[in-house]
Amino acid sequence: MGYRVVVAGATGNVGREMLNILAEREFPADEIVALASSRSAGDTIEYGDTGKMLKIQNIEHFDPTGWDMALFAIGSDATKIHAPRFAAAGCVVIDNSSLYRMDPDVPLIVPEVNPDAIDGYTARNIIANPNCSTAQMVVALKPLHDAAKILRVVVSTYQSASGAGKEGMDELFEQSRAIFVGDQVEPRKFTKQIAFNVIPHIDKFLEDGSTKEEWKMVVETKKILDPKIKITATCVRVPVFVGHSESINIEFENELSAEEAQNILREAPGVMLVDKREDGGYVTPVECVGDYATFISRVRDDSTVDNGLNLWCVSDNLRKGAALNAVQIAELLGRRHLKKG
Ligand code: 11C
Repeated sequence: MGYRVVVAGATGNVGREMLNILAEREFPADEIVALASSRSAGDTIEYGDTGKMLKIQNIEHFDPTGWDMALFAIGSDATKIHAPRFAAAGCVVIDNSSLYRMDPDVPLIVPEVNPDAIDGYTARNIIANPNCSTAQMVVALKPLHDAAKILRVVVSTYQSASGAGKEGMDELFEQSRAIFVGDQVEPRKFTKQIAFNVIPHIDKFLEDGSTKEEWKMVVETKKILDPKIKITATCVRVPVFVGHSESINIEFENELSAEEAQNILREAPGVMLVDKREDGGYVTPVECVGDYATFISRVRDDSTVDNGLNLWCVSDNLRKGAALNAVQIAELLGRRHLKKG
């Protein structure tokens, strides 16, 4: 006997990947239902590459009673309405929005990093999935923290347009084409031209001059990995369709050479080390699309501080940064708490 699984927001960038990854990993589901808003209700969507078509149902009218778990990718506003309803009906919500991430009664999980924290899910029947830029960074940091204790992290991100949804990807495509044919470029989703440009602004501005995306990287890393780590972030949107990149500078309490860090990362769960120190011997975002791994390259000593390292970290933001991590949480939940068969 398998699970009865809901994917809410099935027509969005992340929801589609949730269906793809559930199918790819042969998630033990007896039944899958795809939900979306009334706009898409009645349409069909394929369950991965299986040929099986799912008829999309309207989330407003869906009764979650008797369903085991729901993977939500519907944004914070809709989550606020539907997550409590699903959770109260006994359907565990694995939520990709930022709504519950910092709720002390909701575990924020990256299975390679803090799997034990999932045990707290019963307080609200909700489990939170982190922001994409946090997820890939903590996968890289965890094994290094275990080895030499991280004191401080300085991260700069290079985030793809897909982080802003399908509208963001469409805007990058349309602006690139418009510039080639000499048309006017009017920013819509982004605040400035994204094609052939970079924008040092993701999510809304906070009072201290940082952005909410930067704040999320700080507070989520502390919650998932270690509240004692000091972290500062600068988040930048770049004209890449899929795949977030990060330049990460790390200060450790104890000595850790670049070579030792490479050896640790080579064995670390969820990590693929590609670090040849030669032309092309590193990973770029276009190469990570469709992959599960968090790729690490350019590991090197930072001689300006005691026990410092630099590294480059790339991952598919729609996969490890969102849908894959959600499916891994579902698998963990099944293994530890909702055993079937
Ligand atoms: C971006 N990281 O690249 C964002 C998207 O809190 O889940 C995901 C936002 C979130 O724009």
